[in-house]
Amino acid sequence: MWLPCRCAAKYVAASFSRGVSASFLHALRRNRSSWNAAAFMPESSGFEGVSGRDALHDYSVSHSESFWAAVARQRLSWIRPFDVVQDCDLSQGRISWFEGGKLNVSVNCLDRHVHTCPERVALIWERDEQGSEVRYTYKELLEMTCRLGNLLRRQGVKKGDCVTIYMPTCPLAVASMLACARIGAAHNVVFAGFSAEALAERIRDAQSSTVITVNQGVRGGKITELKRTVDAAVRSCPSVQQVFVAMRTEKQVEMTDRDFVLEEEMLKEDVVCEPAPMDSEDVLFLLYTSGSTGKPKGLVHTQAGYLLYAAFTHRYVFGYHDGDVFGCVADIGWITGHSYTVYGPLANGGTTVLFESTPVYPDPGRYWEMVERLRINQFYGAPTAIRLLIKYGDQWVKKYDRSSLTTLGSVGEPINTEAWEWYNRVVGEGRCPVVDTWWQTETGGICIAPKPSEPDAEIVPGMAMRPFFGIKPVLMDTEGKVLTSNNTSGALCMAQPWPGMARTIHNNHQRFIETYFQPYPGYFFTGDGAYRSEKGYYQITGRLDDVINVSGHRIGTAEIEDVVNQCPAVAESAVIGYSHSIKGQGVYAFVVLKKGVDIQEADISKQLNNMVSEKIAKYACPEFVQFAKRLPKTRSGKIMRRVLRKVVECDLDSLGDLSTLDDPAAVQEIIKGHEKLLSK
Ligand code: 6R9
Repeated sequence: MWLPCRCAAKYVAASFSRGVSASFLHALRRNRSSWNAAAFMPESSGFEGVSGRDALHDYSVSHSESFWAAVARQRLSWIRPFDVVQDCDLSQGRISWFEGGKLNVSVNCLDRHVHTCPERVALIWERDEQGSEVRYTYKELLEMTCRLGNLLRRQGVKKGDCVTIYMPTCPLAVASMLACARIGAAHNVVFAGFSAEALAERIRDAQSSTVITVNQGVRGGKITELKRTVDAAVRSCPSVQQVFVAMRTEKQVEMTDRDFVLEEEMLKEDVVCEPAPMDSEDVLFLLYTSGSTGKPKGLVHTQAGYLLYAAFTHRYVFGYHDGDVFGCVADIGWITGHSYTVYGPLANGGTTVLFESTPVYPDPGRYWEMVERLRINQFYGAPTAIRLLIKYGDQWVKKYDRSSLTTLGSVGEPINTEAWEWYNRVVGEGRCPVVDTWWQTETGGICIAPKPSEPDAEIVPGMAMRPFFGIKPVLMDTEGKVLTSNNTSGALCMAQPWPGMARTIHNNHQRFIETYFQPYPGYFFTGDGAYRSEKGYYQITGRLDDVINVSGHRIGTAEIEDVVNQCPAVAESAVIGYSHSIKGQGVYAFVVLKKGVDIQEADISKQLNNMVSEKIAKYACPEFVQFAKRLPKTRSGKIMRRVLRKVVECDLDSLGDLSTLDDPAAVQEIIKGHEKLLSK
């Protein structure tokens, strides 16, 4: 059985506090009673007059440069120190941190821990098959990464190239990400649930010449033919020259001249791979996410700032300490998997769980059986899974020993009070703080969360509450004025840059500026609305644009409409998100058929589902398709989605201003059609 490597834990802690040790000890002596800022965060001993969490937060925003400079020096290993802490101008959408500095992200995540504690476990691969977990030490993960790095180099992948990774959450996927970082290539991880077309679109936009995948995926006891999906995708991707295929199962799959078996090729390579010295602002990865209009955006994150922010938030929001086992169950295809399964925990020398399965496989006790077996300390999951598990009853949780748990995290969408209470009371036995963490692909890491806080500070159910260090949220009214009072709601913006934020949209800096910096000049606009309570705590109220969130998966309604409109029978459509008891939001499509179409509505619904599943992913399929003769439109021809949303929410008393509506009868038809659909 694996035991946490406490010996080295001390060693790492000692090396982290090098350089501040004298002042650190002094501060410890000076401030023995109450909350000790220096013990909490060694860097803070250098911050004049700071005691207490709130003072530390104030300092982090009022002296942002000295705060981040101290943290970056302390927590990252640099090949060359940086010259400039930041050079940002939000009004121009220009963001740059730690210029002049050189480092290698894989060295920060691997080599420095191998030097101190090679046998510490880096990854616990919780395979789909329950009870068959596999552990990888830091030494093993470094060797795997080096072999992969050498292989990519031998095959011509260069600094500045972008490798697409289409794999389930598994050690070779992590090693692939780190191998890219080692040789200076960017990675583009595509969620392995995406269809061939969605994958192809992302490969093309990233201009990848190399794809890494697996022969088959295994999830919830089901096999998915991932290699076959890649084959279908690369047919329309002329840039792809080579595909590496890892063997997750025994099954042989069709291979062409362009395909290589990953494990076989890795065996030919050396276990030492020279890391490329990277500039702080070189690209680390692209990650595609949905916006309200147009195609998915390839958000770009760079080296130093991203890694620092992922590591720092991981350490402080979850109270992660050496020797802990961190269990983030998000897929690596999402930003949560990047920041809190891979980069944050590994930069901190942590042990991180790679969860390949589902919350209900082989039964609804899966998470908690895993917590017991792996002795997980921090568990980080999504509200949609919590809501699903509530339905199966408390016995599935109580069957297992959860005494190892210290912190429970939630991410991806608002967590309703019932789910929060259950998570806290049943899963955490009332012992573990529940941290509702708000952030986005764009923010790189957690921006608002109840922790860190003073030890006895309150946590309000269903609220993200407190801005993280260096984060300065503001709420805007509809005129673009900053709302200064409490007990108020507005558009959530950030008034200051922070190291983890995205730098651009790949190939489209203009869209980056227009989406995030033009709506409120001088501020970063999140697209979310928020409420600030009497006490100054933040609660996220949801998206302000046409982006919906299905089981924590972000998708633009425009993307789904795009696919629906491709159906030859469809004249036009409007897709709306509606509140769904488990998924958070479900997809509801209004569809107008072309004149003279003589196909059964049920058949068209089926066809639309197949199309969405084929072109995007299963989760984006409409739960309801309502056929209508026409859609409510303004006189200028814009579909009034606001009205459709109210109809779907059965909130007919607040349809709002209908004065711009072209033909009021259209709304009545829609209401009738909706009632009919519900009564079916
Ligand atoms: C990390 C992640 C981002 C959007 C975001 C917001 C919603 C995420 C939330 C939350 C309420 C929370 N969101 N966390 N809403 N409370 N704790 O999910 O990134 O996939 O980019 O989605 O998700 O609407 O804007 P991403």
